[in-house]
Amino acid sequence: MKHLLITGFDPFGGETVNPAWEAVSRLPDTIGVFRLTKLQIPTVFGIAADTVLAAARADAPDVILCVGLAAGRDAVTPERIAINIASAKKPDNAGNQPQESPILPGGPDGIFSTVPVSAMADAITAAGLPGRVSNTAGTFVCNDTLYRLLHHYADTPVRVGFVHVPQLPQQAGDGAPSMALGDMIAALTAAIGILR
Ligand code: PCA
Repeated sequence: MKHLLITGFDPFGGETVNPAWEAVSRLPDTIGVFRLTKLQIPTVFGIAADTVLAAARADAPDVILCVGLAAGRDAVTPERIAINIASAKKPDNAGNQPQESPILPGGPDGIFSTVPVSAMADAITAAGLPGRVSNTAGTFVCNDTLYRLLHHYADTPVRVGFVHVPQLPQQAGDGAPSMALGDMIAALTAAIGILR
């Protein structure tokens, strides 16, 4: 089987759960052609990507897929691109709050994801769940992690992707969009199911 390293971030911003890790940790151990290694990573600029890279060195994955929370989203959203900027409205879990800083000085402005984001979004909608390609992963730790991993694995066979999930119903305030944990798990399973 091929190997998928899939990560979910720890809770951040005063929350007690991160639906990304709640969903990732409950995925089956095999999906399609992949066996899964699941890893929780810290919501800390730079350290999150370093944690993924350390795990990848230990057990060479074919594909790395990181999953994070994007409050306010109403769909499970594969990210098309990471951009070379870190700018945080709130501190990360280590108190870092970069403002308008390049992630890697001199690096490319943007790096496209190397997984098939449209096909993943289509697989989610085909499963009857809300899925859509996103064209921005923000400027916080999720974008930082995707950018660093895409940069590291550029011109290698290792493919790197990122999926943002909505808040859980119990996290979302009045009228804010949310998704049940079971639906997130089903959406991620559908998206992974089309990877080869
Ligand atoms: N979401 C944040 C960081 C960790 C997470 O789950 C983000 O979108 O940057």
